[in-house]
Amino acid sequence: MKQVCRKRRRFRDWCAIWGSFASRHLWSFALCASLMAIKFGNEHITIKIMEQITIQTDFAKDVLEGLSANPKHLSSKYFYDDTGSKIFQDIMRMPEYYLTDCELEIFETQSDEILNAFTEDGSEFEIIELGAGDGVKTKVLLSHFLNKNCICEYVPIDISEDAVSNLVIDMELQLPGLNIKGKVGDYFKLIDEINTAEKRKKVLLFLGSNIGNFNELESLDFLSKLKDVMHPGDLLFIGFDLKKDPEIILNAYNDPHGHTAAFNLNLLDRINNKLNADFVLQNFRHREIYDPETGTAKSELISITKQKVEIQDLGKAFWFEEGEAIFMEMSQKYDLNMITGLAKKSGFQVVRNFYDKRLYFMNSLWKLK
Ligand code: AVI
Repeated sequence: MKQVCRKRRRFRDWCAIWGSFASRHLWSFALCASLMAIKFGNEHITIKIMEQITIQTDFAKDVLEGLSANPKHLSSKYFYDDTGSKIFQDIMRMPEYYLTDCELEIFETQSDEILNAFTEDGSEFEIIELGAGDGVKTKVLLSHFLNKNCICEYVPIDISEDAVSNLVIDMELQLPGLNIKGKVGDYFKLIDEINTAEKRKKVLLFLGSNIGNFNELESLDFLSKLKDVMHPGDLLFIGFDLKKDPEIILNAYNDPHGHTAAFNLNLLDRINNKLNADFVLQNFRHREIYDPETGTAKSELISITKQKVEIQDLGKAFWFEEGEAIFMEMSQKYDLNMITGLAKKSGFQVVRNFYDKRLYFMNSLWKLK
């Protein structure tokens, strides 16, 4: 009986989303796409518009699922719109956010060893960076590689078109000898395309402890998908934030500048703008918790009052109790055993680990098992 009710509720939710969303946007998008495709005979335009529709409906679906769940949650993958990406740059510049400095220190002080580990015999290779962002840290590595006359091509991939074009412009200005080819879109699809076009060895970079924003299942899924697009001899270079004094970790996220709070609240603002909602941002506060046992840091937004939020495009209202939390993001911290275990479980083998001098952070180089 309970299951039938749940199914009915789900069905009703779906009707609400699709009914409201389709009537508002889908048909005009689809019509526009078809007209343009007919006018220009260009399939690409239709595909691009359809991609936008998919992104928007995925967003609506995830928000509905997350806010209907108990406890409520939203996905941090939606933090990175234009404003969110700018706030993240502010976060990376804060002294409390040690992760950036640690990884930068590794690249500045151990670039010779890293280059030797990437290409033992000095042969050509391709560096593919997943989620390249502003590429500030990678620039340090690439500049060193160029000075060492290494022959490599740099392929930054990001879902943000702006991020990639800015990065390419900046890199071309600052590293004029660099062979760079930016790509926008889905990591796995793009790596597959590169595999077909190029037979060179690939070194995939996944820096900045981005892996820490996945839970264990998501990490394993992501790594096994990467494994599937890698060939024997290819390498994977991943950034891991390490377990350490809990106070240092909490300071990095409970920052006194309020950037992390703004980063989280920006997602509520995005829901307001994209889905016609009425979140009052001042009615929520940011809280960070860290469990030293598991190494999991969690970001939450706490409702400071009992309140109702309406999301028009979902055709639904959500109630929040005073003190109720929305789980926003996890930032996993690791120890060596966890990293070796993750490599093993996902079909990789650790080649070499690079630490900063305080042992706060590690870049781990993996090959296929
Ligand atoms: C992108 N990622 C590794 C950051 C982290 O530390 O989890 C995102 C972040 N969230 C709050 N501050 C930074």
